[in-house]
Amino acid sequence: VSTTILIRQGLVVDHQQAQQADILIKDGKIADVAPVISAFPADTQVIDASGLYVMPGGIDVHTHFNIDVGIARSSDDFYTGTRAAACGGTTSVVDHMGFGPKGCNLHHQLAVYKKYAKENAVIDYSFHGVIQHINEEILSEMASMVEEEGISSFKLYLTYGYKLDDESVLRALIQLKKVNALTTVHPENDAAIAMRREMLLEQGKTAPKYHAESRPLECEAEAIARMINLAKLAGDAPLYIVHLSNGLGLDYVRLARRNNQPVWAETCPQYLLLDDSCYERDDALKFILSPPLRPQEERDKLWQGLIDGSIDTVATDHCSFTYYDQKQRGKDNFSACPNGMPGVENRMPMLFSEGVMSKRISPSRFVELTSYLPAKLFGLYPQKGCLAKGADADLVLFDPEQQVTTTHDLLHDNTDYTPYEGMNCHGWPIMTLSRGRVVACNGEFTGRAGNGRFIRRKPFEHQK
Ligand code: DUC
Ligand code: ZN
Ligand code: ZN
Ligand code: ZN
Repeated sequence: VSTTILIRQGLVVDHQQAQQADILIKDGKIADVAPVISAFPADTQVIDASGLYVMPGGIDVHTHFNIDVGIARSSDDFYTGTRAAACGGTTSVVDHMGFGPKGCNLHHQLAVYKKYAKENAVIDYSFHGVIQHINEEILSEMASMVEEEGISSFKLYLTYGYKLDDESVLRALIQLKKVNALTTVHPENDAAIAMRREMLLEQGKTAPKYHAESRPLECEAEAIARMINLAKLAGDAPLYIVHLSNGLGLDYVRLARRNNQPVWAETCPQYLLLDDSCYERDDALKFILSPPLRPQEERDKLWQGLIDGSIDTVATDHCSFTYYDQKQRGKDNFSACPNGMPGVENRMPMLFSEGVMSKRISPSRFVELTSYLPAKLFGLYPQKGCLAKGADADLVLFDPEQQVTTTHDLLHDNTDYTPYEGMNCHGWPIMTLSRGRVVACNGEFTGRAGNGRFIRRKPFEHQK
């Protein structure tokens, strides 16, 4: 089998520029990028990429594969989840570990997740640490997680079963800054949500559509503002807001950045492309996730954030439950529905179509949002997130002329629906390479379980 591949005359896009070029791949790495490469071994596999965009493979820094949320286990594991990712042009994921048994420490949960992924992942992967409580043991583990395990970001939740109080949040922020890790947060005001949920249920408002009313955008925006201030009080600890869904929260992020505070924000395709009108549908259960889908005007505000640079990354929060089975738990009581939706295979094509082809963002900005900044912020750069000599040959080839209507049967996950059913994509990923191997080609999965490797990430480095 040839281990040399030449990708010829594509439009090669990185976070700064787009230019026609050849890319030579040897032994899983990028060996050369040049306007024309004419010296290569005779058994080289040559791929004609004229008319195609050739970009760094997507990095999805927000997935929940094989997660146990108490009432259900998500329907995608590390095999079906990464298979779908690969077919959608994504070549690395940083998964959010779920909570472990009560009292469990950071190393325990990392070992559990490494086991989940090892024989299953088809593309490279890492995990965010999960802080489910704070004590001396957890605080002292943080340094070795970063230095020895290569886990340089940690997630904390302000709602759900293991929400942290303000003191725990402060202690986590201070220690994580000290050990060169990035704190990421699910910001929602738990008390406000609990009050509203009880009130709705008491009034008999139990239908799926009331999910959104139980956690309006102020619940999220309040928690974002609080986290920004706590991070300031922790000595300017670096902070990353996950799944930003609304304009008020975005304004708090903008204000912090204007004051030079190290704060970054992620949004997700569902908040850019869908809105709360989905809760009026008969199949509203499909759209129960947290934060919920917002009123339509919020979508435009988020697009503005992508355009003006105040949002840094687009990730999916892929957390799939089957509609015909698992989601039905919520049919008579929205609060009993497992939260989350699939999307790992749709992120790259939907953002390419609605962002690049619709001319809202440039091809380079697309790369920045889906690969370069995720790699920079989460310690994967320059092994990932670029097409420079020596980088892993993780690439996606997009055909800008292909028009595809999204349907679930085109996808490669283990769910039974897509929230994007019927939506048109202008432009489509036709080939994905993971460390120089073709893992997806023209809608066919061609990779193998177990080929994905655990990536040891670098410590967090502050960048402006
Ligand atoms: N929200 C979801 O909808 N699912 C997974 C976790 C989360 O925060
Ligand atoms: Zn979350
Ligand atoms: Zn999540
Ligand atoms: Zn066209």
